Amino acid sequence: MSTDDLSKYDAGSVPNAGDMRFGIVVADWNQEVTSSLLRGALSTLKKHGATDNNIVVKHVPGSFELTLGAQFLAEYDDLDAVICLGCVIQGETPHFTYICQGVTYGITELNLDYNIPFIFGVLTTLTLEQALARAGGVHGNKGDEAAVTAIRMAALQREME
Ligand code: DLZ
Repeated sequence: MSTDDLSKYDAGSVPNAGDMRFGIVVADWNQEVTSSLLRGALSTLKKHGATDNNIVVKHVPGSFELTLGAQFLAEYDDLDAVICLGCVIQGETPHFTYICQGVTYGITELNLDYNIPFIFGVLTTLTLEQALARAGGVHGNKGDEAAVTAIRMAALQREME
């Protein structure tokens, strides 16, 4: 993966996802951005063989709710990985910091508590422009990066079993 372009990766290093099942939880705050992240994640999963009936998408109100939404998915479905997609943009108050800390900590905890990967596909930016640049703009799409990470981590887990 590249920091200049989140959509740039060595496709040959990504395992086939044809027999993998994915959950995607997407926050509706900054929906213009998160809908692009979702499009990117879906198209990248499918590019590597995942099928529509093996991808479950659920929406939550904001990034703070991503942790619990992801836990619901892991509890109620048999998934190989859960991708969390959100976008937190800095405002005038410290709210940004608390949401970022909450979701980062929450997703980290899920990774350690469940035996499947939970992928951090959350943009944390200072401006909407920076977010759009990373949601299908000049810096690629973090949704693509999250999907590739999900496939690679699910494959790693299978390798270890
Ligand atoms: C309240 C809030 C604010 C100010 N900003 C964002 C944001 O930039 N991105 C985001 O995903 N969510 C934001 N939220 C909503 C919180 O994530 C959460 O939904 C509410 O605080 C209710 O728990």
